[in-house]
Amino acid sequence: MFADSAKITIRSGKGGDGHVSFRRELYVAAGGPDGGDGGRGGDLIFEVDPRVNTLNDFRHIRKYFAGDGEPGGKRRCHGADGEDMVVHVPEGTVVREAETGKVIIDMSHEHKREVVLKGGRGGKGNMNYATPTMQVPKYAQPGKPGRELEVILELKTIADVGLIGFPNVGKSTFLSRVSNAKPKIADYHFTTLSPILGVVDLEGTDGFVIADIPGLIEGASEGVGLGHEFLRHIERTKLFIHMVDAASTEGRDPLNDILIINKELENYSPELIKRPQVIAANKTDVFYGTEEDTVITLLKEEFEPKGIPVFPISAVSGKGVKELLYYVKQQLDQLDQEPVVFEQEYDLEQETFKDEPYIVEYDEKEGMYVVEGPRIERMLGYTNLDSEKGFEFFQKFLRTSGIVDELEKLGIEEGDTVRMYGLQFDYLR
Ligand SMILES: Nc1nc2c(ncn2[C@@H]2O[C@H](COP(=O)(O)OP(=O)(O)O)[C@@H](O)[C@H]2O)c(=O)[nH]1
Ligand SMILES: [Mg+2]
Repeated sequence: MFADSAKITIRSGKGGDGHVSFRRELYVAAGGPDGGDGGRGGDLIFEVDPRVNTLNDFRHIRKYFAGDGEPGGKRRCHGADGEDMVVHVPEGTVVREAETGKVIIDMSHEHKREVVLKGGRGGKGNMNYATPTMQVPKYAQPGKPGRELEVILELKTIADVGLIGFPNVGKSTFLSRVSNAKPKIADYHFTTLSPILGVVDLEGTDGFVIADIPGLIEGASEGVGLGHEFLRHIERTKLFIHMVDAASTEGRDPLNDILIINKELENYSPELIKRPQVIAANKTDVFYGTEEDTVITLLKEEFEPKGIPVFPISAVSGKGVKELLYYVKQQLDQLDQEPVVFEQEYDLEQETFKDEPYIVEYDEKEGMYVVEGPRIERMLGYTNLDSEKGFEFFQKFLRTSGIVDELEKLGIEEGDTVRMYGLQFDYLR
């Protein structure tokens, strides 16, 4: 069975630690500090790859880790950067945080290559800490940790039209007639959970793409059968061709069938039922006498007042098919051309620092205030304090996290020194 959802673990690389070392020269008692910086941890990147059509591989390989940065070395030697990890996904893959189910990124349209987890910054070697007051720095900054996250990948196909309806109404027959797709007719065994796509080449137009959504039956939205697996693929389609066996070749009631499928759509997502529909009343070639008039009239009376037109067709003979396709194309052209893109709901930056402990204390030996802990370390790792924005973010963090309040409680005064790992600040109100 092919897969179009998978749970994987992704991780960006840890930054290499800064190095502590001192220049040794003949006849020089103690040379200056010359420990080099650690390398940057590799980024975890998602990239759309047109050669990848399913999420199959992610069922087998579940861990995607970028490389760690190498530590710095003696003689100002810079550690090598960690290798980036590029995760190749099909277009239309939605990446969610596994625990909350919130969307991190939708790899479609303009999102072709995205850094999802940034690698940790390399720590600064002690060569950076030679200041007039601290001539022989024994301190080097640790590399910043990478980030690990469990994510769920979901493929949501990109197509203009979703072809829906009960099994055996003629969807595959229709798709093979109107498009380049070669679906299996009358085959109940799904070999793929991705819908079959067909490009409709309609004379005088730029055509459109139809996705066959098989497996819809009563209860599909609650997981009966495999219909639920396919329902997610219609979320990006803009219009539905709702096909029905108008001739009741299997003894089903066409009107009732349409209502059942619509109920399933609504149960799955109330948004779906608001999308435009067109009814394709199929298999009209097997009608005889006035049967056709009766059934088609019944369907029209029921649905056309609701703005849902009914097209009598035969997927086998081709009768009525052109009219249906031109109508669909015209509707698509009038619809909002904005693609359906899933918005980001999970803010990696915000979620990173939540709930991580830190300490704020006065260190007698060092004669300064010290703020430390994984939360602080991570924050410093992700923030570029050399940039104005980064520095603003950092200051805001100190305030909103309550660190400033705690320092004041400890009696900090203007001009006192605060150390956070390798960084020292003068406290200014
Ligand atoms: N008489 C007639 N049979 C059809 C028509 N369209 C499909 N069928 C038959 O209905 C059965 C199911 O068709 P299929 O395309 O596999 O339906 P799907 O399950 O909706 O994809 C097959 O035996 C088809 O040959 C049609 O327009 N007229
Ligand atoms: Mg089929």
